[in-house]
Parts: sequence; C-alpha cells; structure tokens
Amino acid sequence: PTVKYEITKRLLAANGQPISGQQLADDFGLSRTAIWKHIKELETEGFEIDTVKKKGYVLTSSPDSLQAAKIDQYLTTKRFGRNIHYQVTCPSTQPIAHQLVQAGAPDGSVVICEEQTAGRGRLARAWTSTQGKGIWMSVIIRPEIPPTKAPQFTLVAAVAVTRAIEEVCQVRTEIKWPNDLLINGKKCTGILTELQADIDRVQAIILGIGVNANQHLSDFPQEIQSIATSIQMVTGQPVDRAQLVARILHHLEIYTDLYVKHGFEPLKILWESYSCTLGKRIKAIMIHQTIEGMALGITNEGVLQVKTDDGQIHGIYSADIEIQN
Ligand code: BTX
Repeated sequence: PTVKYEITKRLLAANGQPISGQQLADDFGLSRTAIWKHIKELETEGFEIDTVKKKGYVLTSSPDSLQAAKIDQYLTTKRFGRNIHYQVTCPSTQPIAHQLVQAGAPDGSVVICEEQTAGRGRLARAWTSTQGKGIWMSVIIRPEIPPTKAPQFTLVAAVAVTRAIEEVCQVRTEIKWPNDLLINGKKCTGILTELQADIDRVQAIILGIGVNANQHLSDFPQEIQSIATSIQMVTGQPVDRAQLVARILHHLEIYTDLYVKHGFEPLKILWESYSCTLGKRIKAIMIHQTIEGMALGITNEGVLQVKTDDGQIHGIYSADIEIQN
C-alpha cells in the first residue's frame, strides 16, 4: 500500500476529526511538505480537505469513487478485497484479472474500475459500463475444485450479490438462471464466470460482476433501455457503491468457503428462494438448440431441469432463458 492510500484511510477513519500533519509526517517518516503534497493530490481526486490551524487536516467530503481506501473502510472479510487493483478507466476488468492470476495474485484479489470502455458479457456480447455509475469488478478466486464445478460459481455469486443488494439497498432482486439479477423483470446485474485451469484442477476463477447502481434511464444505450434497470431507478436512493462492494465481497467469501467445504447443496436452498425461473414456463436458447418447457428446479450441481411437453426432462448447463407467462 502506498503512503497516499494510508493517509486516505486515516482521514476516512477520523470521521471528520482533524489529523495533525506532524503526526502523519512522524508516522510515515516523511517531511510535513511531503504529507502536504499527498493532501494536495487527494484534493485533485475529489477529496475535500480543510486545513485547521494548529490542528491539522480535516476530511469534509470524499468523492463517490471505488478506490481501495473507500472500500476498505467497510470491509469485513479475511481475504476477499484485501488486495484491490483500482483503475479509473479500462477496457475491461476481466483481462487485467487474468493477467494478475498469471502473476500469482492471491485468492480474493479484486480488479475494479469506474468505467469500462469494452466491458463484456457472455458469448462476446457487450456490457455497458457507464463512468462512475456502477460496480464493474473482477474477483479472483482460487478454490480447490475440479474445473467441472466452476460453472456453479455463477450461482454462488448470484446469491452473494442478491443478499448484499438486499441488505445495503433494501431492495429484492430475483435470480434468472444462470447469471442475471433482475428487479421488476429488468436486468440490474450480470455475472460472467471465466476460468483458468489445468485438466484436473482449477487455477483460478475470474468472476466478473457488473452491477447497475446509480444510472438513470438515459445513461443506458437506447437498445437496452427496455431491458435494463439500476438500483437507484427502483429505490430512488443513490447507492453507496463502496459499501455495496464490501458487502458483496463479505457474502462471496462466506459462500465460497461454504461451497468448497460442503458443495452446492446448502446454497441451493438460498438460490431457489431468490429464483424467478423455477415453476415457470421457459424457453432455453442454446447455441445449437432451443428447448421449451417447465423449469422444474436445479440439481445439486446447479444444472437447470426443464420438462418439455412430451414429458421428457432435460438438463441444461448453459443457455439464455426467456420466461414465458
Ligand atoms: P450477458 O451475456 O448475460 O448479458 C449481456 C447482454 O445484456 C447484452 O447483450 C445486452 O443486451 C445487455 N446489457 C448490456 N449491458 C447491460 C447493462 N449495463 N445492464 C443491463 N443489461 C445490459 C452478463 O452477460 C455478464 C456481464 C458481466 C459484466 C462484468 S463487469 C466486470 C467484468 N468485466 C467485464 O468486462 N465484464 C464483467
């Protein structure tokens, strides 16, 4: 961690109380001028800092950003989010996370940004990631599981994000199998699970999570305005994104550990309670095939069971789902 990061953390933790420049200088073994330079830099990043004579620096307001120090103040985890790579803008957080996996980044590392210029969904689709309005992050998870179990992580993540949104924003999202979270039938979150693996062992799961937090309708491109929504559009309240990130990581760590220890079964009940897919007539659109029928449930492996009109039951591993009423 850099000195600037440590100073930011101290200012945030001081809760509006002054921190003496001399104290900071002593603690970091720097001159007071060096500290002052860091303070000036923070001001250019949107932190408002008053200098109170003989008392020191007072943080009066901080920018709505997702830099590590902002998330850190809410973190309750042991591993997840303890190593945050923050960028203001990037094409996509996924390739950066893939590179960090190669470089040995530890379990729970996070890549997060304010804006993605080439955010991606599944099957090379685009994910709109407007500057400062959402949560665009990739979490590196290194579970001891075989590669065949990796797709279930999408479901584990869906439960974690649903619970976090419910707790921080007081709004209930529904999970549309496998990877969408909806509010009032519109998409507010997408999850993209990617993998680096050997034949028999997962090296890392790179879990891409995109949450629409504070967009207004006009922030979305025209072509998705009828299918997308943000939390603020529903609740009317701005979302504290840093707090929501910390809560997502909180649940993600707990559920990852639960999953690695006991498998998907204990999470299945939670997943089902949030699902809007089960018990409905659906169309499952796959690359080579489309299946229409009743969504009966998911197996202990997270496979969707669909019963077609001829009475046959099909196991679906990956598809786009249309819910028919
Ligand atoms: P998906 O393939 O299920 O959804 C992509 C589709 O969703 C698009 O084709 C479009 O119709 C619609 N869409 C695009 N942007 C949005 C949006 N902001 N809100 C609602 N609907 C939208 C879902 O893929 C997986 C998305 C993962 C995004 C994260 S963000 C951090 C990480 N980095 C990255 O590039 N992707 C992941």
